[in-house]
Amino acid sequence: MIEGVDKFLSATRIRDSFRPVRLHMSPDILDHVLLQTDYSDLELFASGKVRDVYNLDANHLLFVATDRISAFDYVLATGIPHKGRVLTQISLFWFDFLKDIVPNHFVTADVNRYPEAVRKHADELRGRSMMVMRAEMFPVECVARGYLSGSGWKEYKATGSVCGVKLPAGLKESDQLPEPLFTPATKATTGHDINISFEEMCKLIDPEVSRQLRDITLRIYKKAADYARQRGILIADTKFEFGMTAQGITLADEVLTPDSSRFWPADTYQPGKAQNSYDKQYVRDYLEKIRWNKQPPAPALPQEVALRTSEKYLGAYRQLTGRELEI
Ligand code: Q0T
Repeated sequence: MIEGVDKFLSATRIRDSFRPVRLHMSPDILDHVLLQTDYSDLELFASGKVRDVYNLDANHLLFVATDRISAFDYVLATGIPHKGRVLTQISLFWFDFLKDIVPNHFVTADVNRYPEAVRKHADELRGRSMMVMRAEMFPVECVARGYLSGSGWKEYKATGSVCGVKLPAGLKESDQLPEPLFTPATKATTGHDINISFEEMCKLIDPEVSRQLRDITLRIYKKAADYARQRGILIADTKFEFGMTAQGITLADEVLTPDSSRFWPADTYQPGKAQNSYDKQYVRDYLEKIRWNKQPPAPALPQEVALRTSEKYLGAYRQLTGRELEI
């Protein structure tokens, strides 16, 4: 073990607001994480840092959340037990919670209802996958921000505005904004997001549709953030993606997961500095501690860091839904 890791772990343990590592975490659990899928009988539609997406038929895709984790822009060599299922189940929870405001692309997560060709992978897919409707995606990421963090904080410090919206002077890092902001972004070829103004968005998407996307984004962010706050989680910001289907404007992609949002524990929230990440803090602290140069190849994580991070994801599911993930 890398020198100092023991000390690092015992120092972080004290600050952990969750219950201790549960006994179902048998020592070989890290051997059972899913790091990649290769369903050669299916056609890959897209693959991201965490998710693999397959073409099912003309109207449907299969989203599979693996247990991969990224930090500082790279996928690490170690998977996080249960992470893929937590992400999928959190998205499903929010799709249901928000369905009265906007239709979504979810079709089924029941592997018995998947097309015959994928059912042979049922054991691997159960809990971590969903069949969705194919949509004509809008080329803009719809970001809602309730707090000043990340690129929003950088832009505010430099210009006093975020995505063309003038803000009051004197705000501190991580401060709650007077009102949640809609801050659209486009994906650069490098994979990094570029913040744009609402006016720039209207050059890419019809202005009336742009207004609708902005209104839906802010309504669903507010409803979700109010709910999560009551359950002890601050959703500092989040990214939604929408597409057009037979139902009209449709909420797609993953929704309000720790991978698409900044989740902060409410009980330690303290504006004036960067907040700890709800889910990835042990991972980041560990990577800083070993002084990884943030160039590939990304390192592996010690088992204990992976297990404690797994507990964070399970804790996020528990805290948001009030239920235990069935594992
Ligand atoms: C999409 C058609 O695939 C993506 O990320 C891979 C990890 C992002 N992406 C999704 C689509 C969707 C959705 N969601 C959909 N319902 N229909 N395309 C396009 N890119």
